[in-house]
Amino acid sequence: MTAVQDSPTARGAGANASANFKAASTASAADLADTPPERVAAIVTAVLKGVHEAIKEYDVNYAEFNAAKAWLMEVGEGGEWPLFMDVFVEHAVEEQVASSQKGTKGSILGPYYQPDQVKLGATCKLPRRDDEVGTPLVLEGQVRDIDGTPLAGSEVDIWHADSDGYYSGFAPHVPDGNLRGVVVTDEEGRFAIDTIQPAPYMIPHDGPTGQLIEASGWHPWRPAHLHIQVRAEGHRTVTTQLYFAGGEYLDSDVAEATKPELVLDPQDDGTGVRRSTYDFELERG
Ligand code: MBD
Ligand code: FE
Repeated sequence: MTAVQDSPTARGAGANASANFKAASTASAADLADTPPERVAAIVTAVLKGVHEAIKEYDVNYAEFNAAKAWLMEVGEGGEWPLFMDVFVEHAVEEQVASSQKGTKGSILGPYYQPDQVKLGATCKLPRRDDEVGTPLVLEGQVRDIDGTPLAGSEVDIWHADSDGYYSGFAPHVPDGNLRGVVVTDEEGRFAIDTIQPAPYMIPHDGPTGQLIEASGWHPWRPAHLHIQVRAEGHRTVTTQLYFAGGEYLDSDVAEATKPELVLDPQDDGTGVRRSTYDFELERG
């Protein structure tokens, strides 16, 4: 790892992820004002039943109850609810919603999306530091309707970690907008993005989520991944992630967000650049 002045902290990343989520339109509880009380009660009862059953099954005592209470408070105070929810819960929601959808497989959004990034032409270089470290990687492909029609002018919004596993906006030493951009497809719906190979991502271990992972004896890693959200007018937005064949943690993602359809196998083009093709298919809606 490169030496950094301001070391990234779980608390810092958590504060930014929390602020980000609150600013997003998806975060409003008012949107659910029409949910019938029966549905609220049924879901909350099911969740609590799971908690009550675990207490019985494992003969949970007061020391453990109080530790859990203190831990929950720390998750809130450290701003780690976005991280915890996206690592341990979001994949189940994504799979549930996706079961009725066609087109390119989705995956979880995660806590590190930032809207309104720089717009780039179809063939582009993702913004990066002059001295950005990492193996060159080019991702090219086409955005189409599921009927095969190319979708010109669609947006391939891409963001990923650097070769140390850090995301811009969530690590103080990485400049804003680094390795983020909104790529606009050409008249044939095509794009070619020049970037670098990201590293696997480690859940920060200096916060409560990392402490829980350690106390459980699990590993804190996500395999290396590109986050991509594809938007096209008149089509359902696809939020997904692309992974790398042979990469570490591909079969043991702590966030359980990998799918076999989402694994790239980039090949060296003979100049030290790894290239991969991936096409996106969106359904109308
Ligand atoms: C990530 O980079 C991520 O993609 C998810 C889902 C959770 C934590 C960090
Ligand atoms: Fe990520």
